[in-house]
Amino acid sequence: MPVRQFPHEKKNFKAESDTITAISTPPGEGGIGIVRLSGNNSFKIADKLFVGKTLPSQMKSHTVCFGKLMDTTSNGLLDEVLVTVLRSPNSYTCEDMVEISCHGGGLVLSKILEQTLTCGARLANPGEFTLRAFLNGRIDLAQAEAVVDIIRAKTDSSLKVALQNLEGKLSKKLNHCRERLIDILAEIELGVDFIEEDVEELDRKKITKKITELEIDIKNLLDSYVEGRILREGLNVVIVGSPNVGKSSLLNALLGKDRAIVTPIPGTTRDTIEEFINIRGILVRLVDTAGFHISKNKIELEGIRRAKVEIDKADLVVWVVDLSKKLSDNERKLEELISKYKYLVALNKIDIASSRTVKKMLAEFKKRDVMRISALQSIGIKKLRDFIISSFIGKTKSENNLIISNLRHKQLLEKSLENLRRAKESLTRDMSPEFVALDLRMALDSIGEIVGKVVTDDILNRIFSKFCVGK
Ligand SMILES: Nc1nc2c(ncn2[C@@H]2O[C@H](COP(=O)(O)OP(=O)(O)OP(=O)(O)O)[C@@H](O)[C@H]2O)c(=O)[nH]1
Ligand SMILES: [Mg+2]
Repeated sequence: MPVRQFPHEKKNFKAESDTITAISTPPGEGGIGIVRLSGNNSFKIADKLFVGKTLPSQMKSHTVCFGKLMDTTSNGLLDEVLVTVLRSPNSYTCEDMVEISCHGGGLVLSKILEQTLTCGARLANPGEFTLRAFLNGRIDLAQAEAVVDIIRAKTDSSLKVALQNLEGKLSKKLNHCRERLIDILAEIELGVDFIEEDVEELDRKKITKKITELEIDIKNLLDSYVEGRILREGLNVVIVGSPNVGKSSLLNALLGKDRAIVTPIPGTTRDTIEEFINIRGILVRLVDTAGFHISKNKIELEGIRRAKVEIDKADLVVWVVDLSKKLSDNERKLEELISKYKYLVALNKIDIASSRTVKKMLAEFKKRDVMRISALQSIGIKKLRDFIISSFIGKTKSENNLIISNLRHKQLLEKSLENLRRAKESLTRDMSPEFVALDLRMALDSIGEIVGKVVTDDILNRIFSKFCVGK
């Protein structure tokens, strides 16, 4: 029995057929610049502007021709260019496309763009080339989103996750989940049909088992989100502690340069200091903060307020403790404050601490994650760096180490899990198969929304508004 049609099946959305144009290279001067055309009239428009050995409309797909680009009004030369022709369906958008590579100057590019507009093209909206690739079925929505991630990638690891998504590995997994759900739905709907004839009862146990298997797979994917988000956006680490314990020294040691002022005077750092480092391909945002203590001084109070704001945003709090001093009441208060966050204790100044004090401190922090370091002499810093990364990365259990890194995907997977849970509940409560099917269909819709099997204008607007014009 076929599964019913859904209200927003993608086939209701079609790419517009008009021809769009945009400058696809970034603003500013460059070696080359590219103006792109996509749509039915791309070749006709290019023919009007280009003078070369062959007219673009006569060129073979995926070939390049050198020639002159002319101003149609004055008949004057605009630039010497290379024209690339890509014929439908073998192009980025699946439509006929022309790419005009000219010299990379702002004025030349805008004049060529103007000419394509004069000859009948329309200025493309942000991401419209990619939107067309999606609507024409070359890529799905998760792949389209990966395009933005590739453009924005700042580290090897974020690029790797984005490429994995562009290749369609995530989509394949999600489509497989959908197929499994459709099979379960078919089984249930068969049961619904037979119910009146009293022929076959629904095998509730078997169906529950299948749903549970699906839940595990989706849960594993969901669990990869923290790692995915960190790979994509980086890790937020904030360094906190009492005055003079060596926070700024630790920031400098981690950075490998003298960024923050270090002095023996408590209260040296008043504001938060932000720096970025790359640890094993992961972008890490490090924040040094003002020493935490009770104060009436307005500047210090503001510094401490800012430190609290940073703690709230942190993935990891590094609490620096001075091994040469006893733990103060202030420090116990600070631990109370950070205890709801993920934190690690960095016992600093190991170079001047006696082994007795070290032992005592280790006993004090028995159940916490503890590292012994000397920020001044760079002892234990490499270990600390490794620890920071390995607390977050490499923990994914999903099949083929698939990682989700997009908040939209995470929220939709959570929604689908919730509906699977409801379906199981309806099964155990012996509720009518229609109820079970309803929940399963909602779970199916949520997964479908990730890959774009189910879409609305709103979803598309939200996704493609993040693109730049020309992509
Ligand atoms: N012996 C030793 N001294 C250190 C170490 N780390 C920091 N210090 C010294 O401790 C003092 C304070 O260091 P800072 O890095 O400014 O400490 P801070 O926590 O940033 O201090 P505030 O900004 O005032 O809160 C300086 O004299 C540093 O040289 C260490 O590992 N060993
Ligand atoms: Mg400091």
